[in-house]
Amino acid sequence: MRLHKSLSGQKDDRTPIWFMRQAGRYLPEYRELRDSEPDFISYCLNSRKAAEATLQPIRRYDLDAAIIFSDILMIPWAIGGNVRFITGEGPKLTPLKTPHDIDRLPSENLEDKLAPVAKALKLVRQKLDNEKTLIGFCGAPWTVATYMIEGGSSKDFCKSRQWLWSDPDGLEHLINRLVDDSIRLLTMKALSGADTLMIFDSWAGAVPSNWRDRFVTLPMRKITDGLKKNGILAPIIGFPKGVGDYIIPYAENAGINGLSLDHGVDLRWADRNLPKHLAIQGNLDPVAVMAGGKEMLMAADAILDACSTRPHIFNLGHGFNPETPPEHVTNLVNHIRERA
Ligand code: 1CP
Repeated sequence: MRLHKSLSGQKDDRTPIWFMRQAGRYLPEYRELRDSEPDFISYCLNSRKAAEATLQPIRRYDLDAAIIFSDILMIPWAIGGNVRFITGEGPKLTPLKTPHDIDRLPSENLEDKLAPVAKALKLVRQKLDNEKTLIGFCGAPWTVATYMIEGGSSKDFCKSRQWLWSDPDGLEHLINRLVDDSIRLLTMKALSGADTLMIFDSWAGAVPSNWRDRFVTLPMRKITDGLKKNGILAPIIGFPKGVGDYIIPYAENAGINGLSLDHGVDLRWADRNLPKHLAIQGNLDPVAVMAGGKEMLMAADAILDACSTRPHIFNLGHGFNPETPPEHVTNLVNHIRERA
């Protein structure tokens, strides 16, 4: 598997490619399938449709990795966090009032409630070429906690940061529960056919810098250690979005095999400063693909040049925007493959 070669620290002759949000609203075949289910959660829990959505971008672009169609908010949903997805508004949850409210959301049935995701993984594995990677994922505890605290998406994460400053031990209690639930979910995903695991800390950049060891890296390390303790040896990719030069201590201490970088990071700087064996994933601005054309291809070249002597997985700095024309993605993939 090409991704495993990179994640084990080796440079491949051709850079493997996949994209964050490679399945989703920008694909007409996705929209058609999605419209056949009443809501997003029931779509994620329909194993056959989730498997199909996972495979759609692989068929279209022959990418090197599939990522299981699901969501980071399936843990809050499974523990009774009352998650709804409202088109045009994003996710809505009943907000926690205190960090200890998490104790009222028991997780004994986590594996049962999310069994359809395990089944979807098995269906994908049956149909996916053996050379292609299947990625299982979850959200990092801080990022998932922000949705539970704020009751949905947020611009400034004010309530989450208020909890962090006023009751760090309480926040740590909530984070530790999400660490345990994440280990269980990722263990189930690995045992169901995910050969690589990715942990999305999309809102790590909202954690004030002096708290990042405690609320970004430590929970991540607990998850990577917990997985190893469970006998899960799948390589792990971390995505601490928006933390700037904090990626250096994160890379050293989080227990990861691959580091996914957002488009704010200068890859030449990252290449100079990160351990040589560590696979970098990223980091094209998704809006460059929305725009398409010459600038997109030049930006892709700059990324490949910056990573020409280290293990690298081509990807975006964040997920595709729903307005991205699929033909721009085709042009991008062809360009990267022609360079090799
Ligand atoms: O209407 C729709 O079809 C819903 C749009 C959508 C999709 C396609 C949502 C709602 N989730 C997903 C799938 C999804 N989510 C995947 C699998 C698809 C793929 O990547 O190909 C993955 C890996 C995620 C992960 C996810 N969900 C993250 C982490 C990565 C990231 O993009 O930062 C986050 C933060 C979410 C939360 C989420 N899910 C959906 C929405 C609208 C949101 C809120 C985003 C926000 O707060 O800005």
